[in-house]
Amino acid sequence: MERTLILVKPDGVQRGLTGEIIGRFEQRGLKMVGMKFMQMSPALAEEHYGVHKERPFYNSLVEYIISGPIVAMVWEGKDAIAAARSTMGATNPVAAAPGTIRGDLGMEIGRNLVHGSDSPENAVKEVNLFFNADELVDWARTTDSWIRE
Ligand code: D4T
Repeated sequence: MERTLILVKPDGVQRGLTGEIIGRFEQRGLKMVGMKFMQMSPALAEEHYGVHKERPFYNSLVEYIISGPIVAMVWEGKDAIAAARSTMGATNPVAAAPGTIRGDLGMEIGRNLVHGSDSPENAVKEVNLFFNADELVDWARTTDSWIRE
């Protein structure tokens, strides 16, 4: 089982797309194990996006992610990271396939609505950055056998 950190970014919250975005992951068959509504501090944003520190878009990326509330979530499932990223679509919404969150709802890379961990190592790091262990729920979903063989 993998876990992945998903964020509904400030544009998703401001545009009233939180429910729509959560629904995409839920309908896909991923299982939610944690969720919180919060506003990221500059320190948290700098830690989360530290890997991009030298990139030209770093400052605007940090400004954007702290500009309003977000919804942070942990979703669980076999291959959860890849499944979540294919549900999100390509980083640039203009290039994202129709049917994906970004391809259906977005127009610009700097307003791409959603974040998802990109590797098992980063997923563990990011989940621990946003959640304490006691904020994650282990639960059995009665529909699991209808989603997985
Ligand atoms: P996140 O991390 O938000 O899930 O996005 P991705 O994993 O799909 O993409 P990324 O790490 O390459 O980029 C992180 C973040 O930076 C923004 N960005 C990226 C930007 O504003 N301009 C750019 O040119 C790039 C490459 C979008 C996502």
